[in-house]
Order: sequence, then structure tokens, then C-alpha cells
Amino acid sequence: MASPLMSLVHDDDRYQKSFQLFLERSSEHQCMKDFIHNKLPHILASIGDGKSHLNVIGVGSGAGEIDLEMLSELHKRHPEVTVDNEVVEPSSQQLHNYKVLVSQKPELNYIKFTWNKMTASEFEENWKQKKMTKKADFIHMIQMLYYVKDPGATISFFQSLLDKNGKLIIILVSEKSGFGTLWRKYRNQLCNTEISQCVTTGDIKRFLDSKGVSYQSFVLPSHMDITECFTEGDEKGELLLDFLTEVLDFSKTASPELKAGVLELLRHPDCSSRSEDRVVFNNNLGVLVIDKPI
Ligand code: CQA
Repeated sequence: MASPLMSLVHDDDRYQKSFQLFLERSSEHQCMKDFIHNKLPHILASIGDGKSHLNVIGVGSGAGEIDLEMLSELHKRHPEVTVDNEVVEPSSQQLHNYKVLVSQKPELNYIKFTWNKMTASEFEENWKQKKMTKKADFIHMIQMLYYVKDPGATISFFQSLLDKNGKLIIILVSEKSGFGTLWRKYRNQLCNTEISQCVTTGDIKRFLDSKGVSYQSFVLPSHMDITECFTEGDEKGELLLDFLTEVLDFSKTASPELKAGVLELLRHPDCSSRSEDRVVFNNNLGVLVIDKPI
């Protein structure tokens, strides 16, 4: 049966509103920052192979907050090197926000930014068309593989761009998160596969295993307070529900059966824990680190 539900991706204003609220209610960015400060330095230590210049590609960089955090760790590890940073991001609003952030940080003058207002697949097409031979030392794809047609092919392409000792980092929700549970039961009703896919690091691991690609793997514990979702008519609860389901106006457009089923599962111990009077959704993330192909 075709899904009559509209993807949240079609309404960028509402996506950004629900995303901002999600960031306030969750530890998503904090757990990434912890990873960047505690684990990433060791991963970045081996890249570059003594070069004085490093090429970085951010795929789906958004407003750049997490990118700049990583670039700062890279600079701490390799203080003498200059950096060429290719930013790939289709949203002009997000690219603008990223540029503003950069303009406020003159200390980033060791980085040359190249702004690519396009999707990952457009970037891939351009790269192939121009027969680019440039290689990358560090590529990251954070919470973006949901939005490509073929996550496996996208990983293979970007992995092929890695230079000797280069690293590709992927962050997605973990299979053992509330999203993993929600999608096992409701992917057919919720996922508009034309636009976004219910893919977890579990799926990516199985893909890499099947290709014989080795990787390092980390789990980032993360949570999200979804208590407001259970107050009928609560504006913020509805925004959070839209983010969780990626359905525009989920509360108003989903069938009563689907809505009841999703709400029941969201508060079930397989998705959420209880802390005092709060419902705390498991937003655990997975990180995969991949080397240049052999
Ligand atoms: C668009 C699509 C996706 C966006 C976006 C805009 C997005 C964040 C901000 N703006 Cl058009 N995606 C995003 C970011 C973080 C995150 C997830 C998606 O944790 C996770 N999804 C699946 C687990 C949320 C349903």
C-alpha cells in the first residue's frame, strides 16, 4: 500500500524547527563532541603520512558546528599543516549558516573552504566528470546516509577517494537504538524510501562485511527526552514526533491505528527508559571508521 504520509523533508522550515528542538531535547551533539575530543584524536593521528597539506571532505555538513569541532581536533594533532576543506551540503540556508560561523573564527585561516551547494550524488557526478585525481585524508558523513539512494555505493565512492592512511568516518543511529526498534516495526509505514531510508550502522556493517571491508566501530550513548510527545495537542510534542517519524504533521495525518501503535512503541522499554516522570528515548549512535581500500 502506498503511504499517504508526507515526508518532513518536504517542509524545510518545519524540519529545521523540529531539528532544533531535537537538539535541545537530546544529547546528540554532546555525544558527538565527546567522541571528537576523546576518540577522534587517536584516529586522526595516523592520517596524512607526514604531509604539510591535508584534504578534508565533509559530506552533508549542515551548519558546520560538528565539522569545525573536528577540524579543531585535526589542527591540534597536526598544527603545522594547511587544510583544504570541501563542504558538500545541498541546503543554501545551512551553507550560509556555516559560512557565518567560519567568518566569526579568524583562527581558521589555515583552512581553505570550498563550498559545494549540492547533494553527495551530485558531488560524485561532478568529481567523475571532471576526472579529479585529488585524494582525501579525512572524509566524514554524519547523519546523512539516510538521504542517499544507495548508501553502499556512496560509501564505496567516497572510500575510493581516500589517500594513503586516509580515514572515512560514518555516523548513523545504532541498530540498538529506539530508531532501530521503531523502524523494525514501522519502516514500511514511515519510511518514504524515495527520500530517506531507515538505515542503521548495523545495516552498514553488514554491507562492509559482505564486501570484506574492515572497519573500527564505536557506540555513542545518547538520549532524547520525548515526554511531551504523549501530551495530546502539545505543540513541541508534535514537532518532536515529526522528527522521530520524519513525517510532516504526523499527529494530524497518520491513521489513528498507526499513531496509537507508534506512541505505544515509543514509550515501550525497547525504545525508551523512564527517569522520574520523563520518557527518555534511546538515541544511541554508531560510528564506523574505514580505511583506504586495499
Ligand atoms: C533535511 C533532511 C534531513 C535533515 C535536515 C534537513 C536532518 C537534520 C537537519 N535538517 Cl531536508 N537530518 C537528521 C539530523 C540528525 C539526525 C537525524 C536526521 O539524528 C536522524 N534521523 C533518523 C534517525 C531522524 C529521524
